[in-house]
Amino acid sequence: MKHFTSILQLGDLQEALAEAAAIKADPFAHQQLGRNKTLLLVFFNNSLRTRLSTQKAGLNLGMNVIVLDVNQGAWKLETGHGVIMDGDKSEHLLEAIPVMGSYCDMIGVRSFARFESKEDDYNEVILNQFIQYSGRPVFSMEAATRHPLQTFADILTIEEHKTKARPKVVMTWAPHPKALPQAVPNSFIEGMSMTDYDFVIANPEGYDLAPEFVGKAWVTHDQDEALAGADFVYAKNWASYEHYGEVLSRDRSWTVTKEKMALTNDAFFLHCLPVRRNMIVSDEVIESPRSLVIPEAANREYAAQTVIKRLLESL
Ligand code: AN0
Ligand code: CP
Repeated sequence: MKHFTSILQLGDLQEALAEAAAIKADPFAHQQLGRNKTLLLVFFNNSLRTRLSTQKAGLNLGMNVIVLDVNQGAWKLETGHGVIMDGDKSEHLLEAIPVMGSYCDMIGVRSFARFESKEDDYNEVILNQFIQYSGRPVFSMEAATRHPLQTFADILTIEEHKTKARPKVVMTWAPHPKALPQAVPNSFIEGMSMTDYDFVIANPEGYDLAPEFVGKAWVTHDQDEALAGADFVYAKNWASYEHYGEVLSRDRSWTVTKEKMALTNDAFFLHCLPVRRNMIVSDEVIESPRSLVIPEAANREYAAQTVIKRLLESL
């Protein structure tokens, strides 16, 4: 694996899950692999889980890890080409990227959708420039359209908790005050396409995701219908794709409550975090024994470690 930007690049999912499970059982088994190798993690956006779990994954593999918060302490970066830089941006991404590449052996990048241009976001302009100009293997720590390390951890968590071969998994939109990216739901759909789970997406009208991600997945605008008999409920907010980046609804009848969970087959609750309580999910549901949000976040470490290990192996 040269770069990692989509969960599909894992190839055989069962093999990847087995590799992640082995790493989880013995996280320090490959300490020599990363010796004297430097991992650089570049954040254009905030993070708690990705920042800590990916650092930890690199350390488990014996790597040296450097973290750069682009918006805190570095020079303000221009990203547009041909711009006359007479404003507040001191440096261009086209110099910054190869410079970053010269100090490391591998780069993780977090660069969310900016919602300024659907085309730029869906072409992954920032992530692709890192791939093109850094000279290093690059992996996504959530880019504009996908969050594959999250999806990998999500599937790992479902596999650890499922009690039937083909569980019903519902990904439901839930309300949030701000416009959030589509990366997590897009990526989750890609991940579900690698499984044979019974998968359904529930979202209000106006919130259908990009057709290239939805593909043949079952989509309903009726949340209750989707939740009936569910084994796993995966909640997430996203801004409209059609009315790109807009918040069309804050309808709290879509919040995942105890009453909603009563429609399911005593489902487990999943969310990537950070989560807004009593907008996305009620206190009772997230605090219930069926909530998997903490083990799900813990699995981010092993998902990242599996991916970094594979990238190290193909250096
Ligand atoms: C981000 C998102 O929705 O993509 C990160 C989630 C992992 N969430 C927020 O910005 C709240
Ligand atoms: N789930 C996730 O990626 O969380 P952070 O934004 O805190 O990294």
